[in-house]
Amino acid sequence: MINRKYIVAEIFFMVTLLSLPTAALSSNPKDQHNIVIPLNGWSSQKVISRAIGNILKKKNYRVSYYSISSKNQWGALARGTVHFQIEVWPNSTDNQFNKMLKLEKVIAAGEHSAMSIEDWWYPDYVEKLCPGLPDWRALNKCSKLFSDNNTDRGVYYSGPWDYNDSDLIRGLHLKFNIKRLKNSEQLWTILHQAEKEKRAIMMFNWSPNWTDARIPGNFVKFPDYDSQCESDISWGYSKNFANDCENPRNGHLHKAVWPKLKTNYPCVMRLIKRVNLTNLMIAEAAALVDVDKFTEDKAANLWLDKFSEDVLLWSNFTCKSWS
Ligand code: TMO
Repeated sequence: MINRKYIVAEIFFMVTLLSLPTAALSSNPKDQHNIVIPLNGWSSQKVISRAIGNILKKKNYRVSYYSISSKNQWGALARGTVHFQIEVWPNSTDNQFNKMLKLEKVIAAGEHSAMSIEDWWYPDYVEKLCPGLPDWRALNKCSKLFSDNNTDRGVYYSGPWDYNDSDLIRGLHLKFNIKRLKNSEQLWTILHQAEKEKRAIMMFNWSPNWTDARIPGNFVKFPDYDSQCESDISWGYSKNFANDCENPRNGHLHKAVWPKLKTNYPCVMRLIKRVNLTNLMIAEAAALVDVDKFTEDKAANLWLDKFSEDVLLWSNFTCKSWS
């Protein structure tokens, strides 16, 4: 015969088990999930992502970070492995971004005031070594100056981002090879070395970035951008290659979110929509790490202090699940 006390204990135990998740749920629903924020391979994105993460932590969300390249992040955003991308750059990701938007695999959450340029770049002193710059036609006249092995083929340093530079090089018959570095830190190392010796250097760079305020320089002026340049190989200087023009200039930076963010985390969605980054905010975020050498986390807090008025405007609103 089964002991009655045993049954009572058993039922009590089961009820406790069953009620556990409910208890956790009602004490703080946000504890059920992390907000996961992707970290890409350059400093401003990492610092600002951590700053937004800190705002959310103050609102009692659990926040974690996930290192993933801007190229690989789209599937993760579609699945909700990561929840939003605060710094979508028009050129590096625009094609994927637009495709994902059309398929409704990610949702746009508005654009920033900040406007971007991403292209071939050099510090100012290079113009003295290679007169004719920033016009791209000067490049071949001085390609030897940019060589790292005394040939007449110059080196163009870039990072892990694809801007169709091999098409550009072939289309415009540039005597340059691409050297791809692993991340932005390696680009800055090469830049500092060249700058110290006032040696010619040609590299990928972008604006807004820390260089805006710290190392005067210029972007090479390639043939004007035209959307046809990307799609029509016969358009432009080369009849055989697409992408024989500059990257689009002065595009706005965007925000992208996981399609379910709006229903699952409506207050987070509202916050992301309200965040509006300026060129200065992005340049400063980069400078705090790349120039001032703060850790990303420390930089995120300094950045929040520096732009506290804007941060307050973005985050100070009433929302049902803010606690
Ligand atoms: C996307 N990036 C800032 C590296 O040009």
